[in-house]
Amino acid sequence: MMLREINFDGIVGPSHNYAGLSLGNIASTSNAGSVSNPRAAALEGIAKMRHNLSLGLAQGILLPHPRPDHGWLTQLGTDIERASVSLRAAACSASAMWAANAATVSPAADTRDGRCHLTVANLRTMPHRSHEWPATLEQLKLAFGDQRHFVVHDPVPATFADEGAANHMRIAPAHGRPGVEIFVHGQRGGGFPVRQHVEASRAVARFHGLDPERTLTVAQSEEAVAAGAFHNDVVAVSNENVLLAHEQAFAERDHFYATLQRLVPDVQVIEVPASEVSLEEAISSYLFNAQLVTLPEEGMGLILPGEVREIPRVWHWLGRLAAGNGPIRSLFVVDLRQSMANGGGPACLRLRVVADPATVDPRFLVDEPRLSIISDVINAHWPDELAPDDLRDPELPGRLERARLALLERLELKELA
Ligand code: SUG
Repeated sequence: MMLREINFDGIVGPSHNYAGLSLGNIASTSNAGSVSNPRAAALEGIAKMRHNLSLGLAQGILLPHPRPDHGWLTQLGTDIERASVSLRAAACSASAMWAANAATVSPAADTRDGRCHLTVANLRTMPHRSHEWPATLEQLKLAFGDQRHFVVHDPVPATFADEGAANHMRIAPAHGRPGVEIFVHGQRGGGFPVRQHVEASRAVARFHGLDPERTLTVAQSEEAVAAGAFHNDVVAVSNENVLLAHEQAFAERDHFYATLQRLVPDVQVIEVPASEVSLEEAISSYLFNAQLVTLPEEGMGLILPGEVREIPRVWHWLGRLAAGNGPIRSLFVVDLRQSMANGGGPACLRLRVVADPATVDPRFLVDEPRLSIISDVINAHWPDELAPDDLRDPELPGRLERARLALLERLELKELA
């Protein structure tokens, strides 16, 4: 077994648009009504994957979902022609691109049966995301269908909201060794909804057969949610024995860090003080929504969105971090403007799975030639622009469906059609 961390990125679907559907996600609400560029959005995602491949990282994909979601509209007693503006937008959302919300993943080293467990997220807080899980589940069951190595679980009942890996972190001495899994939930969010329910986190931990002694549930601070940290991955990120977090990310931070220190004595907590980077600066730059990765050569690197350069205090802090003696030595900046305008940075776009690539369905893995195939399809079929009114265009559904079908055909994944 050659275990590796594989990042599965959601390919941005052809219906990517700015309908302002996510209350509590400041980018989404403040860009409501803007014109989107689905083709540019998807190509930015491909460029990030190319970049990460060039660093020697393993890369996978998850596919866009069928949009509009006719089945969901039928369940609501309507269809795309007759649906209200908000239901039509929810049925057309490309939000499945944010693969960090697809599922929670526990590597084999942490689970009772020694297999990698994945639980698809129910995403029930936001209507436009609540209908993602069946199409996600279908893909996870294909990609991770080898039951000697993987177990794919149905979602937690919708009574308890679950947003997947965006609220889950793991601290471990090294890949392949048992880690401590940290489930982060919301309690209060000021005027904003909290997305993750603690009971959903506990259920996922039970499904995965985690050791209760090495499983922590931690609450987000109310200030963080109220400032726009609708998911924990907007204010914290972990990799191996490193936790990088904003000072105000967690409700009971001292107790959390002390417990972590006891369980993983060589944990390194890198905290960004509020006096140096405010919550508002962290959220508008998405500094913490970086991919924190172990580089094959040496040390760790952060894959950051271009917006971190726009806030001098953030860029300055990062510069000092990389110049210091800590584990994070390299900064890589990628342009994800289109996804960022809906509140999704580098980490939102990927689902981390520790697995031997040979045990994953190869159609969900990519190298340079496969990325070229995908970008050819995007160039040929993804709309250049979408304005909110375009969602009413009777020609649009057919165009979106043909675009997705063209991609599935080229990737030999027509069973998802
Ligand atoms: O759920 N945005 C997503 C962004 C998800 C980011 N993911 C992580 N933090 N892991 C959300 O709020 C906006 C869609 C719209 O407004 O049309 C949206 O759904």
